[in-house]
Amino acid sequence: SHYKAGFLTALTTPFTASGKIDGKAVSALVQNAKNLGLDGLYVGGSTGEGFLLSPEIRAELFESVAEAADGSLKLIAQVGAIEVAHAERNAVSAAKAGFHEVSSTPPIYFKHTLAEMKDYYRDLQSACDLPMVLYNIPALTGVSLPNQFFFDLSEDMNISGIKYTSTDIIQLVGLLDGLKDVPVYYGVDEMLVAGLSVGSHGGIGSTYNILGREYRELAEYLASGNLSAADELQARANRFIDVLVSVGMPTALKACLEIRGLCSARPMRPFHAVSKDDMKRLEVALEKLDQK
Ligand code: NGF
Repeated sequence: SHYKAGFLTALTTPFTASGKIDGKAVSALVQNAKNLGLDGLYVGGSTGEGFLLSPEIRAELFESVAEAADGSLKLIAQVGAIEVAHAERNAVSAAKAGFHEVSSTPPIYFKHTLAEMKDYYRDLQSACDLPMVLYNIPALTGVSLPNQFFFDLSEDMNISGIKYTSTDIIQLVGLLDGLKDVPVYYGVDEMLVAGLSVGSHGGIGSTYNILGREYRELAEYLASGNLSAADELQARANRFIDVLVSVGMPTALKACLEIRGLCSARPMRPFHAVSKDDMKRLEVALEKLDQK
């Protein structure tokens, strides 16, 4: 396929009323990803509320996901945390649970030098000995990694991918041009057509939990040169995503998954669960999707 990296859903983290990992809901969400024909799961990222999860709860999450996936999906764990030692513990937990790759945002809050961020990734890889997916998501981290950073690290580390979640397509073109053999996952669901058109090798996103089949179809249309069919699917997806973004991510997605019967909408503090009014808006948006 044109898209050697594949299409992965960013997984929601489902909680029980007492704030534990809801194992039954994990199974349902993983099964849902399989049913949508997706290639794998990106666990503990923004969609998974990763930065709000302690190392203990992340370890539980990774175990639960790996068990439910049962060897049939590519598993990538986002392990970034405010405390570096926690990120490293998370990476070890992912490896123990049987994840195939780890991923991390760069260290956040302080403005670190590129040299510090390189050491961060090198130490993280040494801790777990798994291939690393670098993660550029400037809208949430406030850190925009330059292309030279990706090129340098892929020379001296085992980099298995880059998750590129930015609307800067000019930078993406340069990234794809300069990389040797490292696949790029495009991460802005609203711009998947753009990301794939310039040569990204796959995609990872939150709304794949709902629209995974449509995104795969969109990619196939692009690969076969049917641009207008791809554009139509993108527009349909974006009418839905607009509602989710206006309600607020990632809780709006979690609420949609509750409506679909897959997990509880209950988020981790300090997120609030979506209001009843917003729940109704999401129900309508989901119904419209089903009408085609
Ligand atoms: O949530 C964000 C914030 N981006 C996600 C995704 O790239 C990151 C994207 O799917 C992610 O899911 C993760 O780390 O777990 C958006 O939710 C989507 O495009 C709707 O705006 O940028």
